[in-house]
Amino acid sequence: MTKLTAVILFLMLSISFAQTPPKKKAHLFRGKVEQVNLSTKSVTVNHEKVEGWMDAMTMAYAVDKESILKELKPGDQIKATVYEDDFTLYEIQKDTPKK
Ligand SMILES: [Cu+2]
Repeated sequence: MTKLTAVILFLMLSISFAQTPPKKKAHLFRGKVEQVNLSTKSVTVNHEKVEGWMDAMTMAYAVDKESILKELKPGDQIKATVYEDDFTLYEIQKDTPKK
């Protein structure tokens, strides 16, 4: 191995190690509130498929702000932002039901 080859190899290795893992992907989340769980500060939502992450299902999610729990009730249509592998709903907003 020439010195130059070694240097190039070293540079290539450093570049591949320097790459930071990709940031968690944000997804649009839509669904219908099934239950508001004040004791666990979570909300059970029958949600639509989250493209690229999760199929449609009913499950409980944590919320970014506890105060939103008082504004939600079963039957509410909501949209929010979710980040991959983080079961928390961010910036929940009331949504209009799909026609
Ligand atoms: Cu889910």
